[in-house]
Amino acid sequence: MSKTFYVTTPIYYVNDVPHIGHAYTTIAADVIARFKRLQGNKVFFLTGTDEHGQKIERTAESNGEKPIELADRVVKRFQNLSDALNITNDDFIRTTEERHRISVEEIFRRVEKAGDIYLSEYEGWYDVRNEAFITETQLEEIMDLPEEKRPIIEKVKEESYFFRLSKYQEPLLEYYKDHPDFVSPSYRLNEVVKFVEGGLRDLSISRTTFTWGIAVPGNPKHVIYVWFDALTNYLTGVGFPDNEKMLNANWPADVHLVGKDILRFHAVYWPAFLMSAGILLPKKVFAHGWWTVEGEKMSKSVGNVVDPYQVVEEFGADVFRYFLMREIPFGQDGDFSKNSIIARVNGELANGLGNLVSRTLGMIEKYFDGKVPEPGELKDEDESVRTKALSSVELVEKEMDEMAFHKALVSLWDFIGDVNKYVDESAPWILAKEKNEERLGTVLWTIVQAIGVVTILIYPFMPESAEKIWERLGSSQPLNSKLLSDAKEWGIVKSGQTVEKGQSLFPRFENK
Ligand code: ME8
Repeated sequence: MSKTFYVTTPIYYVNDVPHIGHAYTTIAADVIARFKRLQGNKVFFLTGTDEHGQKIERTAESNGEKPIELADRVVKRFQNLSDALNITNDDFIRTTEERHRISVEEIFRRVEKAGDIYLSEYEGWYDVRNEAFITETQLEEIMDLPEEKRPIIEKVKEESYFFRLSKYQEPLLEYYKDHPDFVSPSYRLNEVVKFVEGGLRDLSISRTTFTWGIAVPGNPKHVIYVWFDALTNYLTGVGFPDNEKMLNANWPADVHLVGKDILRFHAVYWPAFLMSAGILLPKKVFAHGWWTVEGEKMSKSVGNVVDPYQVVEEFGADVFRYFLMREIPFGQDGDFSKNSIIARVNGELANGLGNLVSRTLGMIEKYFDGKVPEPGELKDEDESVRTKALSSVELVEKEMDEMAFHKALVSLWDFIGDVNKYVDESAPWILAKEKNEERLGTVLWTIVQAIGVVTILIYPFMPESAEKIWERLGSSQPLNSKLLSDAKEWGIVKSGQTVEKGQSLFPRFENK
């Protein structure tokens, strides 16, 4: 069986409800998954929730509920969000599932068998919010921060199993050297290399002072460290350890999408665990940037955490998806604000795309009774639209391969701009007045082909709007049966199809 393109999101903690940061990673993964499918690939797309650990145990305790009750309640919010955002994940993994326990125990045993686990005592600091052990260097950095910015850390002293991370310092550095694409963007790889070069100490991978987690095989006094548990989800989701067929069809993952906050866990610890267990490493870890909201860091205490459900309610899932992918280069930080969304809706969606579609279909209704006309002889300016369409498809493909979503959208909107210009210059309304029916038919046919190409290309970003446009174009075949290769064929919208102008695709918003 040919290998799928396997893409993952982080699994989200259930101590808190989803916010736009979670929506962002999941939408980006969905855009990749949909685009890969459009290119004709089989795709496996995994997301889920991280339900164990001290933080969840404490949150549940303070709510007066059991950790599993908390998880069962909050997981629904994450699962429903997938529907609200039109996410096409193939599976949703919860770390409290039986299949995951089996998988984590197996990895633990393999790492142990490799001689990389030993029992000792951990004495040091622990950051419960980030579920992270704090090294000496990190402790110094924390102490340099102003008090209000310091994470809450606690002194821990307990018996613990350790993973021989130090043994993997050189193998990791070698791996980064041989696989410069392992971490993207490249400036993030530099940070990772620097961190590893700074020296790796063995990593505590079990705790004894709480119980909410997976027990260490053979020593149930110990709970496996939540990151060891969580990272393994990427294997559990594709059938590890028993479903070899599924595993071979999907592993290694093509890309783990993560926020920059958790890059170290994915680019240092995870590959070290896998090397130890004798399992192939994922091909890439992509660390994206961080969103602020109206210029401020999102935080519960500031009270500015944005609820993705509310954004969907106000603007619709497609506008939300488009904005997140268009606003900032994937990898960099950015700011989320209503005015920026509105500016993009009004300028790019309503004026650019919406206007092109509605005036074109309106003219076909008016001049050709709603039937896509036959083209006559093509002139240079018509051929030039076709050439631009083809080069846009190729450009978007290249930019999507680099996960430069914003660039892909800029290229697409450049093309939309070119087509709008072609409409203005060809002035079909004048051709209609002059009763030049053949030329009028050729121009409208050309524009409608361009709209067909745009529809296929925006499908991964704005699935609902693409479906709507496709329907209005009157094709008898569903949009999801189309591939990118079809977009390269000029003539995807057939003469004789009945189009419908319909209501405005992207209503304008007033600035707030
Ligand atoms: O870290 N901007 O879960 P988590 C952009 N369970 N993205 C953001 C964001 C923001 N302001 N805030 C959060 C965990 N994210 C672990 C992961 S994986 C094996 C275990 C996104 O619920 C971003 O993807 O804290 C970040 O990495 C993730 O949410 C953290 O989610």
